[in-house]
Amino acid sequence: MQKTFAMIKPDAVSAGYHHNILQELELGGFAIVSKARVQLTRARAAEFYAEHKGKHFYEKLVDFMSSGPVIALVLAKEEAITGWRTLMGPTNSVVAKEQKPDSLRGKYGTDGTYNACHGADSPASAAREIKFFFPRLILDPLPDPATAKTFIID
Ligand code: IDP
Repeated sequence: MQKTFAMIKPDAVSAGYHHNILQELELGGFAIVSKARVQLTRARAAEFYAEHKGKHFYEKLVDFMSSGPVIALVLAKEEAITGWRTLMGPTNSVVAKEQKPDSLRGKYGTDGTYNACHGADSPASAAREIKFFFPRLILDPLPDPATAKTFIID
């Protein structure tokens, strides 16, 4: 079983779509290992998305991600990382509505920024993001973000 990090973003939580998303992910065969409702400060949101610093959408993204509570999740399934990204659909919800209307971003997102959910894109990202939200969660083997490229989280 692979683990991944997923998040239900503030737009979906404030609209009440987290109930639908949590139901859909369990129907999709994902097990919830950890779940937490978290209010990110602007500084924590900026840190989480530091790889995008300097891009035109960064400040708006940080404002959005600190605008209300998120639901942080550790999910487990075979091929969880790619499976979760497939369930989410394309990054831009306008594109998702056209190309993957049944995806989570197609159904619950709005546009390029307000897109309902997040998912780690690699084992290294999953390790870093799980540690970011759940620092005391013990996974076996314990992933180390500095060397996570050499780990498969399972
Ligand atoms: P991902 O969430 O599908 O992995 P990333 O490229 O890592 O996509 O972008 C992180 C987040 O930044 C997106 O989910 C979205 O909320 C926002 N974002 C990405 N690209 C744009 C853009 O071109 N305009 C506005 N917001 C963007």
